[in-house]
Amino acid sequence: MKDIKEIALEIKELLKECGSIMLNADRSSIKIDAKSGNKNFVTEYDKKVQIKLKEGLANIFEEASFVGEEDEIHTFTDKGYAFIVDPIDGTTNFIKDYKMSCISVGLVKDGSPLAGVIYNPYLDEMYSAIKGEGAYLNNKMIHVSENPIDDALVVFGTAPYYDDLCKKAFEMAYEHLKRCVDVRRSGSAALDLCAVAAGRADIYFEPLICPWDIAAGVLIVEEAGGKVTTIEGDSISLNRKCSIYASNGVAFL
Ligand code: LIP
Repeated sequence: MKDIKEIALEIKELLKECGSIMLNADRSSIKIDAKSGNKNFVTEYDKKVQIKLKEGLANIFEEASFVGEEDEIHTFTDKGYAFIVDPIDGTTNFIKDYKMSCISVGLVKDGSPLAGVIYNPYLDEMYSAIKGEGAYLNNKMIHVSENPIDDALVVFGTAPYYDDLCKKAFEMAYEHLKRCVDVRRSGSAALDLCAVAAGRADIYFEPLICPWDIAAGVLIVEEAGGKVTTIEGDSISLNRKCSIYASNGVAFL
């Protein structure tokens, strides 16, 4: 097998190319399709980036299978290597040119995170982690904060297409707001996880999230010294939707 450091380096180069696709999008006529559920969108650029990622990742590490958000069918496996990919995390932000979107590539082995790379092209920020080797932002090591809940910035997510969970997410946000410094809702789970890993935020939660949103970010937070579980405190699974609660390991309600 190719050295994991070499694989991560080549993924970074590929994500930079994909970031250019996002930054150079022809915004005069972005084709947008609706997916299942309320306000759940996919653009031609999500699809373009995913196609480029699938081809590029196969050239980088052909032994790994590929699971992409925009696939018609998602086939997860707990055996062997797999790339779990969100071609544009923060699609609604991308549509609005809100400049808070990223590309997320997680590499798992037998269902457990082995490497993660997340690229924010708007800030030219490349987050990465390899299991057991720390977490990095633009090749500089990062670490979670040591802030307690009273000094915490809390970021959270929800999806307009999970009506029942939106209320729960905002109720949880309000409960945190009564204890922490402030709350934020970015629209990108992967960037929320990167914020916790870099110490820019201290807690991130979301009542229901997909594996491709978090496959890279979970490892980046853990390698930065943070803690990631479901909201209920169980282990995160990367082969089905689940809730998520990521923190610096110090701040909690
Ligand atoms: C997004 C997530 C975000 C969630 C949004 C959406 P997408 O992923 O990253 O945390 O709150 O509703 O699901 O769909 O932009 O790739």
